[in-house]
Amino acid sequence: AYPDYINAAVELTDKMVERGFGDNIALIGNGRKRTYKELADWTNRIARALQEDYGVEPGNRVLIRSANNPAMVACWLAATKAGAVVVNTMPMLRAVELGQIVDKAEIKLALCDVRLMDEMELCREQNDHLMSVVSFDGTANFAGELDKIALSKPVQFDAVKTGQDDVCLLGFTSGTTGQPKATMHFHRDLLIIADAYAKEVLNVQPSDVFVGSPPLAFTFGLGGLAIFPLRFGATATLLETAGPKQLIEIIETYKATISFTAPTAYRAMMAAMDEGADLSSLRIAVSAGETLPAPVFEQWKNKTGVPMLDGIGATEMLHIFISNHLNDAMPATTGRPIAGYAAKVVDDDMNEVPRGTVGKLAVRGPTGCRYMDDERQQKYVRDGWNLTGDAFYQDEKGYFHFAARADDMIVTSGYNVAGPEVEAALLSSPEVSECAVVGVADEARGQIVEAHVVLVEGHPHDVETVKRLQDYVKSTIAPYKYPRSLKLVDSLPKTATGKIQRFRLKEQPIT
Ligand code: 3SK
Repeated sequence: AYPDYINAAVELTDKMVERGFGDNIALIGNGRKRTYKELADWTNRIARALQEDYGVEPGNRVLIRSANNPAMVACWLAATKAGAVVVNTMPMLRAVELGQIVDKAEIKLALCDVRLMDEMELCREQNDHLMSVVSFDGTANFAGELDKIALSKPVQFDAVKTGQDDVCLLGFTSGTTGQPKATMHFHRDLLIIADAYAKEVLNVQPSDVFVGSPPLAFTFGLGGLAIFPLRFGATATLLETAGPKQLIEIIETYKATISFTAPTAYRAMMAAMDEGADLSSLRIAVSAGETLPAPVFEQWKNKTGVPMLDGIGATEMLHIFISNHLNDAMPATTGRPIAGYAAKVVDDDMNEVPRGTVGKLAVRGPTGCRYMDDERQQKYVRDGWNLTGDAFYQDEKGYFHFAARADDMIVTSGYNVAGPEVEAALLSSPEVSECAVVGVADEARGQIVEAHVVLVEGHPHDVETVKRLQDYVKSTIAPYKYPRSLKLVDSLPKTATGKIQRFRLKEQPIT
C-alpha cells in the first residue's frame, strides 16, 4: 500500500536524505561520486529549471536522450519531480526513430546530452511543431544549456503532488512490426518493482553496489541501475560504454555486489577475464533480457562462484516478474513468480494447460501492461492476465521454463530488433527489390539479424554490395540493428498468395 499522493523521484532522493542516507554514495559515473544529498539538490535545481524556464507542466511528456550516466539519472528524476511523463531513449537512435517516438508520445521537451545533439536537431527540424530541445552535459561538467540554468537555482523544490496512479514513465518497445509502442507506468509502479523483486529476490542493502550494461532507456536497466539501488540507499555505478572489460574493471574498483546484464555479456566477461580478475565482491549476477543457456549458468558459477539468477521481465510489466531465487537457482529454468505476481501457461482460450505442455505465458500482479493503444491493450491483457508473447511450460514442481518467443522479435546481444524495421530500411535503398529479415542462432549473440536480399536487376552480387547495404542500414536506423549476415539471393520463398515464408529462411544454416 502506498499513500494516495506520492512522487517516485522524491521517494528515491529527498526522502532517502530524510531517512538518513544523505551521505551515502548514490551514483558513480564519469569519474565522480554523488551522495544522496547531492543528488536530491541536483535534481531539485533541474526540476526548477524545467518548471520555471522550460514551462514543463504536470503530464507533459519529456524525452531524454543519453548514454547511461549520472546526469541522465538526474534529468529523469528531475522531470519526474516536476510531474512530467518521461520517455528515456537510447543514444544510438537516429532522427527517424526519435521522430516516431516524438510523434507517438507527443513530446513537449527533449533533454539531450550535448554530445548527441546532431540527430536530435535533425529530428527537431522534422518535428518542429511538437517540441523544443535543451542540451545537458552528460559528463556533468555543466557545459549544457540546462546545467547553466539549473546551477543558478536554489536547491529547494516543491515537487508536484502526483497521485500514486499518475503516469510518470512511458516505456517504448518496437514490437514485431517495427512501429514503436508505448506502455504507461505509474509513480507507484516504480516503487513496486523495487519493493517486490529487489527486496524479495535480491535483498538489497545500503552497502550494495550495482553495476551493469542495459541502457537506462530499457526498463531492465532503469530498474537495475537506478530504481533498485536508490530505493534502498545503495550505490549505482553507471557506464557509458559497458563492454566486458569495463564491467570487470568497475566490479574490481568499486567492489560491486550486484550485476545486471544479459547472458551474452556474462559470456563476454568470462572470455575477457584474465587470471588475476577479482569478482569476489559480487554476491548476485542477475541475467535477463534474453534466455540464459544452461552452459553459461554453469560456466559462470564454476569460474566466479557467484550465483546467477535468471529472470524474465517485460517493458509492459515494467520489470522482472518470474525469477530464480537464491535458495533454488537452477539452470534451464526461469524460476517462480516473484512476490505479488501470479503466472500460468494457457492455450488460445485462456485455459490453463497441463504441466509440461508448452503454451502462452500469462501473468498478473501489481504492475501490468497499459498500452496507449486500445487495440494492442486488448490483445495483451485478457481476463486481467498479461500475455507477454512468450511460449513457456511449467514443470511438475511449478517452475517455469522458456520455450520460445511467440513473435518475430530478434533478440541479439540483449537488444530487441524488429525484423520488419530492418526490412523497411533495406527497402529504402534503390538497389533493393525485395528482402526478408530473420533472426538466426548465433553462439556469441544468442541471435543475429540476417537479411535475405533480392537486388534490383543489373546490380552486382558481390562483397562490395553486401558491405554497402550493411553500411546503408547502419546509417539509416540505429547501427545495432544492421544485418550482420546479408545474403544476396535470386528469390524469396513465398506462399501461393505471395506472402514471404520467413520461417523457411530461419531453417537454413548460417554460412
Ligand atoms: O526480459 C526482459 O526483456 C525485460 C524487459 C523489461 C524489464 C526487465 C526485463 C528483464
